[in-house]
Amino acid sequence: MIVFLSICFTSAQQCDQPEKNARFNCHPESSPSSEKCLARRCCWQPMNSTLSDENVPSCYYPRDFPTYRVISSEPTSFGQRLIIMKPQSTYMPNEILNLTVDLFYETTQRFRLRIYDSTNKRYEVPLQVPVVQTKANATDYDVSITQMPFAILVKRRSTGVIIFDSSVSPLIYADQFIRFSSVLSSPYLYGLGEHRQALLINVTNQWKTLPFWTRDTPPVENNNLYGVHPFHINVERTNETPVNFHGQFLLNSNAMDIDLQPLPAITYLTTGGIIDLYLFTGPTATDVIQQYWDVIGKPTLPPYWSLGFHLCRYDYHTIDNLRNVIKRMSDAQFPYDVQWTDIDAMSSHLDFTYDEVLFNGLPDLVRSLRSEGKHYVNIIDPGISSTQPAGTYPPYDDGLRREIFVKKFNSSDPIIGKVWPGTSYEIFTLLNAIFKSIGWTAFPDFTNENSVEWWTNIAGTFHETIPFDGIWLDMNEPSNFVDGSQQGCTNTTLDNPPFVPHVLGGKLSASTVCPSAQHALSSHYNLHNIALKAIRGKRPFILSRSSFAGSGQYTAHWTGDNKSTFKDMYFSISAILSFNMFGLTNVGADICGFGLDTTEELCTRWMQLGAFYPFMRNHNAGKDQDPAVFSWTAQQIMKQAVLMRYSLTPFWYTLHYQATVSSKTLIQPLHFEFSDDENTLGIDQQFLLGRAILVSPNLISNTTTVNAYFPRDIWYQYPSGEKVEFVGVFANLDAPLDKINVHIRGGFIIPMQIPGDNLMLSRGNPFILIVALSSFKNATGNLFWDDGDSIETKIYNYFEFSSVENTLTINATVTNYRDSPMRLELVRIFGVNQSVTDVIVNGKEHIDFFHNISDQVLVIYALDLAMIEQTIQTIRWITMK
Ligand code: MIG
Repeated sequence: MIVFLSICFTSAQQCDQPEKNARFNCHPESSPSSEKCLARRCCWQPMNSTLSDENVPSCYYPRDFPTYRVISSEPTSFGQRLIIMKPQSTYMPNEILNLTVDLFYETTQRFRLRIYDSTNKRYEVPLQVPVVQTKANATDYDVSITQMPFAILVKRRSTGVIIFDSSVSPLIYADQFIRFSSVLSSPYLYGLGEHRQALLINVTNQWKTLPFWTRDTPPVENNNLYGVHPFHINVERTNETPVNFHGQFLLNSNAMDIDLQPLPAITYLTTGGIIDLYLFTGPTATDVIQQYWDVIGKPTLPPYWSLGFHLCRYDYHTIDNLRNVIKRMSDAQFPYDVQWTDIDAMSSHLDFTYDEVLFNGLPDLVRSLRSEGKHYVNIIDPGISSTQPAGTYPPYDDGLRREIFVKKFNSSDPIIGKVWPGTSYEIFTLLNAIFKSIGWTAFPDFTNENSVEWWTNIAGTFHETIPFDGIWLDMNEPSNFVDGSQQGCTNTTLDNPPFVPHVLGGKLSASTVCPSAQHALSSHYNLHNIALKAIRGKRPFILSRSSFAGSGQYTAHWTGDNKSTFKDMYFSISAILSFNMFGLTNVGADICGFGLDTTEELCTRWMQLGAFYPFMRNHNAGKDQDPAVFSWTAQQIMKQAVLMRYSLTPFWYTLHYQATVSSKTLIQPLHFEFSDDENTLGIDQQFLLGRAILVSPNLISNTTTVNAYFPRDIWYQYPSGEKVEFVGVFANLDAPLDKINVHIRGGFIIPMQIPGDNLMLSRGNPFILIVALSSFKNATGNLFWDDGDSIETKIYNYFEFSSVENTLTINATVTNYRDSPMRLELVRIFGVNQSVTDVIVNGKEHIDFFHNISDQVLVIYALDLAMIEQTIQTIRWITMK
């Protein structure tokens, strides 16, 4: 009866939807047709094909599409529990008709919505999130429920702005397909990674489908890439200031699409799991990020040395080549901290080996690097060769014995794919032409607790051969050179789900293992997006290509196989800004570009920009691009950039510390600091380090100026200290090849250090403070300092700096790390516009100062202050009235 009625009611009037932006796609799969659409009892009405209507769905839900209604509702300690039901299935197999909805009022700013099968337990993401049993007393959000059809509306209490409203389209909840929508507060969003896109997602006039499924592929717009982060920040645009922000995170690791449309609205279409949705009410973007990280975990503190310059290359090919590079870097007196090797240094591309012929002497080379204060990182791929003679390759034999490999569907045998291992380089190049690869491999299952011991053992054994300092995890999407496995995939619904998101390759097994493969915890179908679970050691340095929400607790990240183009350099900024929001703060892109050959101009510009990436690594597969291969002039420019970075590492390190303890990003968009200034909304060619340093790189070939924006505030050029005259406007700055524009914001004190050849050698060097005065002639800053390598950060020093009324105060609030001299040598104060007659340090006259009144820079030198000897020290300057 009900079925019959709904057929009748899918009538013109139910389909009458004059606003095209309010159509919600009822046939998200490719090639919809009127027949397929009507079979779903949806409305079919193609648009007249104009270009702007390209993505407007022809097939959309009628108003009365059958969906859930509330059956019962009861208050609980955490909020409210509803039972919702719908009387009939619609078009998806195995719809779940009885669902439980839990509304958690977790904190004043955090709301959690869980919708799950009332009777059967379903797969859920094994991420440890806070467990909240009691409802927050007061909330910044207001939640209301519509009974029939079931819908949830969330408003910001203070403004009434709608931040979530699911009434716009029907909820469908099937075993392998869940879809629901919400309106957005504005068409302006940040986040939703990993995708190559401008920083600001603007759907004012655009329909967009973003697929989420970890994938090994060079970053290209619209494709699913290496990581999965279904989190976004939505700007709430009203005519009032301040501008508010809220965040939304769908904790779901299944393959999914997120559709955006100009209504504006967002739709999640996932292939499984449950609805576990968080809303964060901010109200600032910084608050949203903090609230998000409270759920997914804060970033890890990296070892100090890893803040340096890293040099890598795919295919040094022989140890002689590697030695040459190291030698020419040293001949060029080019500072660097970390040398890497890639899979070509392995024996036949086998993990935990090195090529004893081509890389004969590698262990000694590593030891000698380390004796100079440098560090070494090597690569590990997840694929473990399964074709070595029994008894010759412990990682496989031992893994087999411990049964830690991902298994075939319904079998105890490992699923076998193809990756690099098992071939020597020469054979490989030959065979590559024919087979692409011949490396049959098994894949360790990191949801199997036995794999931790397996991994620790083999990594530990290898560490005895080569004392590596960090591990580079590549190919961990996991990547597979054959789709699915050696034997293809099954014909189960896991391998052939009823809905496939718009993933590259059109199927979930494309370039990875079969979704039906079995892990200890669940199927690969559910777990694919959860990258390698990392293990803890000594303050570890791990660099992972694949990532999921929460990976920042363990690993640094790089943005994969970019290319040597100016466009790729530009996109690196939005990627790095976005990953900072995702909690993978220690992130960088391959400097100078990974694929294609770089040019001297591009590489020079990119080294300058890369000196302001949290993670700075030059890595590629094209022709040599280490700084020492370029002209003397280019080398000097690059060196300047690296030295600028090295002098700023105390500031960087403090930013890292603040990320781990108070959930601050390392770098951020201008809009997050100046959100009331609409001009900053889409700026992604400039960025801020912390809150204080503005970087405006030149990203355009053959130009000597950069068009940069200065929000209304005080800005000083670095290093000169000259004040910027034009604020609140875009201005052309001089940006010849030898210059990267860096500005310091008034109100901040930046701790710096005299740089050395690497960060280990400079650890004892004197410190410098830059005091950039605000319009009120104030400034503040801080410094965290420890040994840089211990896992526990209990022994450290912490300083608070402040400058008020011509007095800089250094307050050593924690001083239990005593192994470092920590001497303050130099203070430069920007914005001193009255003549200085005297300088008084800790009450005594100090004659070593210099005041440049035209630049308004006061330099106080030869200070030699022991920073941890006294709790409070002061530096005062007396000006002529
Ligand atoms: O199939 O290890 O993104 O950085 O140099 C390519 C070789 C495998 C991809 C990584 C890249 C690395 C390369 N790897």
